[in-house]
Amino acid sequence: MEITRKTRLKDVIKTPSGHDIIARLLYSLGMDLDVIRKTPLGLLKIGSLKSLSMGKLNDRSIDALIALLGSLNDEEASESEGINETWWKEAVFYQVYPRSFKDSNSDGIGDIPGIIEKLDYIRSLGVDAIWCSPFFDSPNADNGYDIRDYREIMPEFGTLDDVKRLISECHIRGMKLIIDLVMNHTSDEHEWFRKALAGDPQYMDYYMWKDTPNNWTSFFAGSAWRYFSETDKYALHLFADKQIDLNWDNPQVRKEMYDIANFWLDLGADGFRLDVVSFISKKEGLPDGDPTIGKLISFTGIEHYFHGPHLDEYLREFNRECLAPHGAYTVGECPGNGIMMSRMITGNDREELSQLFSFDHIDNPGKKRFDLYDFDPSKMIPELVRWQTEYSDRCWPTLFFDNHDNPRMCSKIDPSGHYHGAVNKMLAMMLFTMRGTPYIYQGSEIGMTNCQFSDISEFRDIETLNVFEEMTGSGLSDSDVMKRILAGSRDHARIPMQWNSSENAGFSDTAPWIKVNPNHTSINVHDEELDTDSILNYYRKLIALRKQHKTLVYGSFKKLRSSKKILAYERADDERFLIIINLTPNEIRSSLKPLSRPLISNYSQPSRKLMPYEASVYMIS
Ligand code: TEU
Ligand code: CA
Repeated sequence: MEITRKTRLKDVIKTPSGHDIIARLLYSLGMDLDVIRKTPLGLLKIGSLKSLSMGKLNDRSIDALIALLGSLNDEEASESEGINETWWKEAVFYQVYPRSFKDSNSDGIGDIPGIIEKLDYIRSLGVDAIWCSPFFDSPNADNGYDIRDYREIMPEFGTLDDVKRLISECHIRGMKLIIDLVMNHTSDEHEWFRKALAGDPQYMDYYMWKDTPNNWTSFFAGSAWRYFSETDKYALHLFADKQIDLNWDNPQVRKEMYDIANFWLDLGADGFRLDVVSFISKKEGLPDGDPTIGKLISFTGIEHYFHGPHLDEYLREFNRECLAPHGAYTVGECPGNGIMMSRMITGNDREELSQLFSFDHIDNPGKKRFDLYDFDPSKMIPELVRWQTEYSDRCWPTLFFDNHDNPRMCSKIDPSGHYHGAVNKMLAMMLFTMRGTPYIYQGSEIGMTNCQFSDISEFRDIETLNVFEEMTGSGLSDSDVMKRILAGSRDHARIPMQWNSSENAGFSDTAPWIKVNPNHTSINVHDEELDTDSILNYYRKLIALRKQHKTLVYGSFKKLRSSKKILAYERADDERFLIIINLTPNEIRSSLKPLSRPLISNYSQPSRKLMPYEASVYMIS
C-alpha cells in the first residue's frame, strides 16, 4: 500500500511497519494505539498526527515518516494453526550478570567458577536454562559488551576451560546455557579494528566510516561518530565510543560472525541471546535521521537501523548457517520493534529467531529511563496484554520485568519499599502465569531493590557516567541531575547478588568492584531460604505450579479486566485458571474476586477485598 499525506491513520496501521511505528510514536506521546483503532480519530489522515502530537511533529517529520513507512519491508508471516510445543516455550530462564553474581577468588569481581558454585541454587528454583551476559575477552568499556576476542574469556572471569565446565555442569543438572553474543559491534581493540586502523582495506570494510558524520546520536550520549586520525575518517558507534559498529553488508563480516557462533555451538552452548541484533542492518548511505521521529522512537537516526533493509535476510542466513544445523535457540534483543514487526522476526515459519525482547512496558508511555516520574504499573498492562493477545500463535512472547539494563521494577513501583513482599510476589505472579517464556534476572527472586547511591563516584556504568556529564552541562541543577541518574542508572541492577547478610553480602570476601546494597542484611538468599513465606520460596511455588499445569504455559489467554486498578485474566484449556491482580497500594472491592481459596496468593489471610498489590491465582471448575 502506498502511503501519502492523504492516507487515513486506520489504514496506515494495517501494515506491520505502519502499525508499529504509529503505535510507538503515540506511545512516546503518552497515547495508546487504541485511539486510532477504536475511536473516530482513525479516520484522520496521517498529516493530522501533527496536531495529535500537539506540535511535536512538524511537516518535515510527517514527510520523513511517510518516507520511512514506504521504505520498510513489510512481509507478513503466514497463518499457522496452533502452537508448536518446544522446550523453550515451557522453560524458565535465569539471567546471570557474571561480574556481579559470585566472586570465587577474592578479587571483588564475579567470575565463571563463582557461577558454577551456584548452579545448584539456580536449579533449585526450577530454572531450565541460563542466559549468561558476555564473558569474552574485553577491555570492559561496557562491562564485556565490547568484545576484543570472541573466542577468548575475560581473564577476570576465568578461562575457556572454566566456560566449558560451566556448559557441562549446566547440562549435568538438566539446564541449558545460552550465551550473549554481541554481533552488532566489536571493541576498538579487536584485531579487525586494529588492522582497519593500520589501513588494511579488507578490514576497513568490516566497519562503517564517513568523512563527515551524520546526525545520528549514540545510545550513550553525544554523537554516534568518533574521529580516527589514523584513517582521517569517522567510525560509527551506536553505543560507547569503544564499541564500533560492524558492517554487516560485507559478506566477510557475516561469515566471521557465523564462524564465531558455530565455534560456541560446537562447544556445547545451546543458543544465544543476541545483543541489539535488530540494529545490524543500516540503511544504505547512512542518511541523516529526522530529529523529531528519532527522538520519539528513542534516538536520532534509529529509524534507519532499528529494522534495517536487510535485517530479515541476515537473520535468516544466520539461522541457516548456525542455528538450524545445531537446533539452537535464540532470543534477540530488538529495541524499537513493535508487535507486528516482531512477528516478522519470530514467526515460526520465518526461520529467523526463536524469540525477542521488546521493552515498551519497562517505562510508562511518554517516559524514558532517566525521566523523573512516578511509575504506574497499570500503564504497562495494555502493552503486556497486547503481546499476549496479538502476537499470534506462531510467535511466543518473552516475559520479564528486570534485566541488567534497567533499575529494578519493584523499586519503580514501590520506591519506599513499604509493599516490598507484596509487589515482588505480584510481579512473580505475572511472570509465571502469563503466556510466554519467563526470564528471571538474578536477584529478582529474592526481591533485590535499587541501591541508594549517594555520589557519582559510586557509579560504574559508562552510560550513567556519560549521561551525567551531558546533564551536568545542560543547565540542570546538581540535585536534579542526581535525581535523574538515580532514576535511570543501570548500576541499580549491577550491584552484587545478595547471598547472605555478611559484610560483602556473601558475594565476595573482599570489597566488590561496585557498591553493595546495605539492605543485604535483610534481603538475601540465606535468610529467605529459611523463611517459608519469602519471595524466594514464592518463586519456587509459582514455578512448580507452572510446571505442574501445562495450561499455564500453553493455555489460551483471555483478559477479563484491565483498568487503572485491576488486572484479571484467565488461562484455559481443559483446566481453567483465574488470575486477579490489584495494581494499587489500596484495598479495593471487586466482584471478580472469588470466594473460594486461591491456589497461591501473596496474602495468606482470606479477605473479601483485594489487598494492596494482591495477586492470586484460582483454579476454577
Ligand atoms: O543494550 C542495548 C540497549 O538498547 C539498551 O541499553 C537499552 O537502551 C535499554 O535496555 C532499554 O531499556 C544492549 C545490552 O543489553 C547493554 O548492556 C549494552 O550496553 C548495549 O547493548 C551495547 O552492547
Ligand atoms: Ca573473581
